[in-house]
Amino acid sequence: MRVEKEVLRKQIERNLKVSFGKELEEAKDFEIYRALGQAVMENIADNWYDTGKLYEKQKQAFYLSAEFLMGRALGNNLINLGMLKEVQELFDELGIDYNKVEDAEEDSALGNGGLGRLAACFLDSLATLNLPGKGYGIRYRNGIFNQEFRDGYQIEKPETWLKYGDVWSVMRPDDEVIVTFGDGSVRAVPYDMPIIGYGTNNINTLRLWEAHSLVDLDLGKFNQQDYLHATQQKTLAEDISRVLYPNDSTDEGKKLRLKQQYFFVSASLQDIVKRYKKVHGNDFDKFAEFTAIQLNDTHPVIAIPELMRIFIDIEGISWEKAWSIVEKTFAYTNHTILAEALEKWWVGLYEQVVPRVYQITQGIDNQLRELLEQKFPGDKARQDRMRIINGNMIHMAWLAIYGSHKVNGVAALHTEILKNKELKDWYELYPEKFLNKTNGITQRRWLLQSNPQLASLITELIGDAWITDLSELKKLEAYLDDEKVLKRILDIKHEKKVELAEFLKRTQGIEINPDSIFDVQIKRLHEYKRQLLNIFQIIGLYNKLKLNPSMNFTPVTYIFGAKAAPGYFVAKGIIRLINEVAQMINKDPDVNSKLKVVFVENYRVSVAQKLFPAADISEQISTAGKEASGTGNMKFMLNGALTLGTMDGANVEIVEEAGKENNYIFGLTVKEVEEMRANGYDPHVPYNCVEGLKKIVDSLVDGTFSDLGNGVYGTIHRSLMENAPWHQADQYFVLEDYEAYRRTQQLINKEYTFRMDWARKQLKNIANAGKFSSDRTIKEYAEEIWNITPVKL
Ligand code: Z2T
Repeated sequence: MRVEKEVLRKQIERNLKVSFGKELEEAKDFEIYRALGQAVMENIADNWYDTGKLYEKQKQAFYLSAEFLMGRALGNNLINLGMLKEVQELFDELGIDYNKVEDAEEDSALGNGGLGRLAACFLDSLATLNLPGKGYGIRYRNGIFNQEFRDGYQIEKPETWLKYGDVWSVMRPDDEVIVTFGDGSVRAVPYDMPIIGYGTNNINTLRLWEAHSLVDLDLGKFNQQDYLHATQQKTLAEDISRVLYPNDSTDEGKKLRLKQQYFFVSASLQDIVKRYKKVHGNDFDKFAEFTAIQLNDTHPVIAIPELMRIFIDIEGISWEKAWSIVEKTFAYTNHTILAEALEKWWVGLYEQVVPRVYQITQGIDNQLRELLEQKFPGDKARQDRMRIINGNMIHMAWLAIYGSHKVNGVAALHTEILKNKELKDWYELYPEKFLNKTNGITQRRWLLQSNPQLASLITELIGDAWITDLSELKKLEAYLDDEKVLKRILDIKHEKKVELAEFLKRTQGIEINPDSIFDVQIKRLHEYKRQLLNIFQIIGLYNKLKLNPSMNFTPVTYIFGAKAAPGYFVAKGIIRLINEVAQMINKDPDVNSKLKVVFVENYRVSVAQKLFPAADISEQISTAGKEASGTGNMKFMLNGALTLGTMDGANVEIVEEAGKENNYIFGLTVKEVEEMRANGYDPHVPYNCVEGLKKIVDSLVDGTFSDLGNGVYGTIHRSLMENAPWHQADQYFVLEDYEAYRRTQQLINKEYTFRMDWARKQLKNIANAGKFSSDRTIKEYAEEIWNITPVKL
């Protein structure tokens, strides 16, 4: 988009005057950020409107997701519009620090982790590929909590991104709808965010719903000075979109959560049906020809009975016809096989919250029961396993599979595990429904924006086509033996490490050495992701360095970033342990010139953009079979970090592309994990036999470290060493994989010193990251699931 610098300056000045009553010279960074954002919104308004009109006549894909982890919008929008250079030049002329203005924007953090960030990358790809697609979600007033450390423990503080409103959202009052629950109705008010494609005029939309009360105030109560109850109904309604549930992989089964799900699903479907009718009238025969709806995990799966309700109760369509449309419309993505994450609702709760939808869900369950008796006559056990309503619980994944025409996993290995284990019964019933869609990431945010230095080098070498076709990176292989290029890759990595070191000094007062190896593990805190294995290895290293300070050793900085679900006791204990080990090591002059440990506080998208480019080592060490895909692993790869990982999730495909010899793979495979489980794994074997391991494990309970009395270290110790009714000892094989992990760390420590060989491995990884663009993923969804085609403005 071409906007003259002079015009832009006038727009910013005008907006500052209108919104804040200030001249440019007086304006604060936040105010300039807002004025610039407003100018962007003015400049895209026509294209945004025209794109909406253009898509109305097309088949559209609607991505229903309880989470969208967008991060900051300003830099991304300016880049995608091709305006960043002009803005930076203008700000230079005006003496404004562009980076400070960018920093004034709060992250839009309406998600927990990978699932929500995937949704955000998908939106970027849809727009860039000119695909008619739209996101639907919830406009949480409070996104994922802000994390603070007190005594090494995580404290959660409310996140308040909407404190001063949001410049990127436009309220659309005319599209307000009413959502009705068993105990009353609320207003769903839509706010639209523009999703600006890269190098195209198309501007897609993310529509987020806010819950409001039908009545604002009970004047009677107010007049009786009962102020609390005068606004009670308003508060209760607004509670629905108040806060994001901070659980990434456990299902809480809470009433408010079900209300959130039904709220945004019902509003979105009413919106979708209204738009369909505007073009096609009451002829619903073509509904599925013009509508594809993707269910991002089970969170929006109540959409299946809700669309049935709309068709039957409101549009007067027969059950049979309604069901055949529904089946053709929906597709479902599974993001985990962790049993504790699979959503089930107690029928009593579900019936209370959505009584009519419950009746329809019963109807669907009955219909399935008949089908199962017909397909598997007499196989009572199988029929029971597959019932949607079973033992007073409603199994949302079964409802999703039954009501969808396609079901996908998020990495090749994950999809195979779904087909052969977790969803085996369903795969046998519907083999044609199942397919894999390996996740991806957008190179616009995760390379072009986060690492402009590396992006420029790549463009200089192979041109800029990679920005919209990441497979172009393969051309970089021509430079594998070009020492000048390899040297520049090393220099850029060093520069990004210096930038990160400055950031950490400024924000956390910690000094780290940019010449040390930056070994980074950033992801949600979970036992299966095995941050514990990482910190155990660090403790072992510390013990060894203490005994032998002159040991041949390349300095390493271990960097962690992770939020724990607030109710996840063990995860919070692991955070405290890492912080405690960090403190011990960082203040110990015997080791702290060689070893440092940093736990980055409040890890989030904007901080991730500084961490991925600065990493030498990407820690991807989940127990094989547990990580559905991972997407951070792809961001590291694209920025030239080498993977230290297990054969799990998308790691398998990463090393398939870049070569095992250019990464560091260790540990049990899925098959070996299964065999050990079958043969009875006893962690006492590694505990007693692996050198140094006993001392590490014991340090949890022998007074070396202190949990300050809440007993969490004892709990962690028991989870490793003792069987319990609810889990096997060391169910994530931390002790079993320890030795292989330690040896691999040792190998890295040696090989890092061969700088040219290392740089070549980096380049091998970068050159083969093409597969992991979300553009590739979205093209596959578009062609194989949604049946939508590009239409360019
Ligand atoms: C989540 O981020 C993921 C799975 C979930 O299962 C929930 C959340 Cl919030 C219900 C992650 C997976 O753990 C990760 O492996 C995957 O890469 C990501 O979703 C996107 O598919």
